[in-house]
Amino acid sequence: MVHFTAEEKAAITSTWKLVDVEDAGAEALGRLLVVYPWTQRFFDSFGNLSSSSAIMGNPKVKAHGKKVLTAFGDAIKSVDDLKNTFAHLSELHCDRLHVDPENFKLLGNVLVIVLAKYFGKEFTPQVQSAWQKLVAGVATALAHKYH
Ligand code: HNI
Repeated sequence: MVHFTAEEKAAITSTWKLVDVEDAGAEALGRLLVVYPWTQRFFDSFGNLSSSSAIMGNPKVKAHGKKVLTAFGDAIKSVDDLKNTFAHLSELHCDRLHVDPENFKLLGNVLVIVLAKYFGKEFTPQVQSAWQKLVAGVATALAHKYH
Protein backbone atom coordinates (compact mmCIF):
# COMPACT_ATOMS: atom_id res chain seq x y z
CA MET A 1 0.00 0.00 0.00
CA VAL A 2 1.18 3.53 -0.71
CA HIS A 3 2.21 5.56 2.28
CA PHE A 4 2.07 9.35 2.30
CA THR A 5 4.32 11.44 4.50
CA ALA A 6 2.95 14.45 6.36
CA GLU A 7 4.77 16.69 3.85
CA GLU A 8 3.17 14.92 0.90
CA LYS A 9 -0.28 15.20 2.45
CA ALA A 10 0.26 18.90 3.09
CA ALA A 11 1.48 19.42 -0.48
CA ILE A 12 -1.65 17.74 -1.83
CA THR A 13 -4.23 19.49 0.35
CA SER A 14 -2.73 22.95 -0.04
CA THR A 15 -2.60 22.73 -3.85
CA TRP A 16 -6.01 21.05 -4.26
CA LYS A 17 -7.53 24.37 -3.06
CA LEU A 18 -6.23 26.00 -6.26
CA VAL A 19 -8.21 23.67 -8.51
CA ASP A 20 -11.55 24.46 -10.14
CA VAL A 21 -13.00 20.94 -10.12
CA GLU A 22 -15.48 21.60 -12.90
CA ASP A 23 -12.97 23.10 -15.34
CA ALA A 24 -10.06 20.82 -14.46
CA GLY A 25 -12.25 17.70 -14.55
CA ALA A 26 -13.63 18.61 -17.97
CA GLU A 27 -10.17 19.37 -19.30
CA ALA A 28 -8.60 16.19 -17.94
CA LEU A 29 -11.27 13.87 -19.35
CA GLY A 30 -11.35 15.82 -22.63
CA ARG A 31 -7.58 15.56 -23.03
CA LEU A 32 -7.67 11.85 -22.24
CA LEU A 33 -10.17 11.31 -25.07
CA VAL A 34 -8.11 13.44 -27.48
CA VAL A 35 -4.65 12.09 -26.70
CA TYR A 36 -5.67 8.43 -26.24
CA PRO A 37 -8.54 8.09 -28.73
CA TRP A 38 -9.17 4.43 -27.92
CA THR A 39 -10.61 5.59 -24.58
CA GLN A 40 -13.53 7.03 -26.57
CA ARG A 41 -15.04 3.57 -26.95
CA PHE A 42 -16.36 3.73 -23.37
CA PHE A 43 -18.28 6.90 -24.10
CA ASP A 44 -20.26 6.08 -27.23
CA SER A 45 -23.40 7.50 -25.60
CA PHE A 46 -21.75 10.91 -25.26
CA GLY A 47 -22.52 12.13 -28.80
CA ASN A 48 -20.02 14.02 -30.95
CA LEU A 49 -16.40 13.09 -30.25
CA SER A 50 -15.26 13.49 -33.86
CA SER A 51 -12.54 16.12 -33.36
CA SER A 52 -10.57 17.64 -30.51
CA SER A 53 -12.77 20.76 -30.52
CA ALA A 54 -15.93 18.62 -30.52
CA ILE A 55 -14.56 16.67 -27.56
CA MET A 56 -13.42 19.70 -25.56
CA GLY A 57 -16.78 21.42 -26.14
CA ASN A 58 -18.97 18.36 -25.54
CA PRO A 59 -21.29 19.07 -22.56
CA LYS A 60 -21.45 15.39 -21.57
CA VAL A 61 -17.66 15.19 -21.46
CA LYS A 62 -17.62 18.28 -19.27
CA ALA A 63 -20.28 16.99 -16.89
CA HIS A 64 -18.65 13.60 -16.62
CA GLY A 65 -15.20 15.09 -16.11
CA LYS A 66 -16.54 17.04 -13.17
CA LYS A 67 -18.08 13.88 -11.73
CA VAL A 68 -14.80 11.98 -12.05
CA LEU A 69 -12.69 14.73 -10.50
CA THR A 70 -15.20 15.21 -7.69
CA ALA A 71 -14.85 11.50 -6.87
CA PHE A 72 -11.11 11.94 -7.14
CA GLY A 73 -11.38 14.68 -4.50
CA ASP A 74 -12.48 11.99 -2.03
CA ALA A 75 -9.00 10.53 -2.40
CA ILE A 76 -7.58 13.69 -0.89
CA LYS A 77 -9.72 13.29 2.22
CA SER A 78 -8.74 9.65 2.63
CA VAL A 79 -5.21 9.18 1.32
CA ASP A 80 -4.55 6.57 4.00
CA ASP A 81 -7.42 4.37 2.89
CA LEU A 82 -7.65 4.58 -0.89
CA LYS A 83 -8.54 0.91 -1.24
CA ASN A 84 -11.78 1.16 0.75
CA THR A 85 -12.63 4.61 -0.54
CA PHE A 86 -12.61 3.36 -4.14
CA ALA A 87 -13.87 -0.18 -3.55
CA HIS A 88 -17.33 0.56 -4.88
CA LEU A 89 -16.07 2.49 -7.90
CA SER A 90 -13.59 -0.31 -8.62
CA GLU A 91 -16.42 -2.82 -8.74
CA LEU A 92 -18.44 -0.55 -10.98
CA HIS A 93 -15.61 0.04 -13.48
CA CYS A 94 -14.78 -3.66 -13.52
CA ASP A 95 -18.10 -5.48 -13.48
CA ARG A 96 -20.39 -3.04 -15.19
CA LEU A 97 -18.26 -0.69 -17.29
CA HIS A 98 -15.41 -3.11 -18.20
CA VAL A 99 -12.87 -0.30 -18.30
CA ASP A 100 -9.32 -1.61 -18.74
CA PRO A 101 -7.47 -0.48 -15.59
CA GLU A 102 -4.52 0.72 -17.70
CA ASN A 103 -6.76 3.68 -18.51
CA PHE A 104 -6.78 4.81 -14.86
CA LYS A 105 -3.02 5.38 -15.13
CA LEU A 106 -3.44 7.32 -18.35
CA LEU A 107 -6.07 9.56 -16.78
CA GLY A 108 -3.89 10.09 -13.71
CA ASN A 109 -0.98 11.25 -15.85
CA VAL A 110 -3.18 13.58 -17.88
CA LEU A 111 -4.60 14.95 -14.64
CA VAL A 112 -1.15 15.84 -13.30
CA ILE A 113 -0.45 17.79 -16.49
CA VAL A 114 -3.73 19.68 -16.19
CA LEU A 115 -3.15 20.39 -12.50
CA ALA A 116 0.27 21.86 -13.27
CA LYS A 117 -1.55 24.65 -15.08
CA TYR A 118 -3.67 25.45 -12.05
CA PHE A 119 -0.79 25.24 -9.61
CA GLY A 120 1.47 27.64 -11.50
CA LYS A 121 4.48 28.49 -9.32
CA GLU A 122 3.27 26.08 -6.64
CA PHE A 123 4.05 23.16 -8.98
CA THR A 124 7.36 22.36 -7.31
CA PRO A 125 9.10 18.99 -7.73
CA GLN A 126 7.82 18.03 -4.23
CA VAL A 127 4.24 18.88 -5.18
CA GLN A 128 4.59 17.02 -8.45
CA SER A 129 5.89 13.86 -6.83
CA ALA A 130 3.18 13.91 -4.15
CA TRP A 131 0.51 14.16 -6.85
CA GLN A 132 2.14 11.46 -9.00
CA LYS A 133 1.98 9.21 -5.98
CA LEU A 134 -1.67 10.04 -5.37
CA VAL A 135 -2.81 9.42 -8.94
CA ALA A 136 -0.89 6.13 -8.97
CA GLY A 137 -2.49 5.17 -5.64
CA VAL A 138 -5.98 5.94 -6.97
CA ALA A 139 -5.30 3.92 -10.14
CA THR A 140 -4.21 0.93 -8.01
CA ALA A 141 -7.24 1.28 -5.73
CA LEU A 142 -9.60 1.44 -8.72
CA ALA A 143 -7.98 -1.67 -10.20
CA HIS A 144 -8.23 -3.59 -6.93
CA LYS A 145 -11.53 -5.41 -7.57
CA TYR A 146 -10.53 -6.61 -11.02
CA HIS A 147 -10.41 -10.34 -11.43
NI1 HNI B 1 -15.00 6.50 -14.43
C1 HNI B 1 -18.43 6.47 -14.37
C2 HNI B 1 -14.98 7.95 -11.28
C3 HNI B 1 -11.57 6.79 -14.54
C4 HNI B 1 -15.02 5.37 -17.65
N1 HNI B 1 -16.42 7.09 -13.09
C5 HNI B 1 -17.79 7.01 -13.27
C6 HNI B 1 -18.46 7.59 -12.14
C7 HNI B 1 -17.49 8.01 -11.27
C8 HNI B 1 -16.20 7.70 -11.87
C9 HNI B 1 -17.68 8.70 -9.92
C10 HNI B 1 -19.95 7.68 -11.95
C11 HNI B 1 -20.37 6.47 -11.18
C12 HNI B 1 -21.88 6.34 -10.99
O1 HNI B 1 -22.62 6.74 -11.90
O2 HNI B 1 -22.28 5.85 -9.94
N2 HNI B 1 -13.53 7.21 -13.14
C13 HNI B 1 -13.74 7.72 -11.88
C14 HNI B 1 -12.46 8.03 -11.27
C15 HNI B 1 -11.50 7.70 -12.21
C16 HNI B 1 -12.18 7.19 -13.37
C17 HNI B 1 -12.26 8.60 -9.89
C18 HNI B 1 -10.00 7.82 -12.15
C19 HNI B 1 -9.35 8.73 -11.50
N3 HNI B 1 -13.56 6.12 -15.81
C20 HNI B 1 -12.22 6.34 -15.69
C21 HNI B 1 -11.54 6.02 -16.95
C22 HNI B 1 -12.52 5.62 -17.83
C23 HNI B 1 -13.78 5.69 -17.10
C24 HNI B 1 -10.05 6.16 -17.17
C25 HNI B 1 -12.42 5.18 -19.25
C26 HNI B 1 -11.43 5.46 -20.05
N4 HNI B 1 -16.46 5.98 -15.76
C27 HNI B 1 -16.24 5.54 -17.05
C28 HNI B 1 -17.51 5.30 -17.70
C29 HNI B 1 -18.51 5.64 -16.76
C30 HNI B 1 -17.81 6.06 -15.53
C31 HNI B 1 -17.71 4.79 -19.12
C32 HNI B 1 -20.03 5.59 -16.97
C33 HNI B 1 -20.37 6.86 -17.72
C34 HNI B 1 -21.84 7.03 -17.99
O3 HNI B 1 -22.47 7.83 -17.29
O4 HNI B 1 -22.34 6.37 -18.90
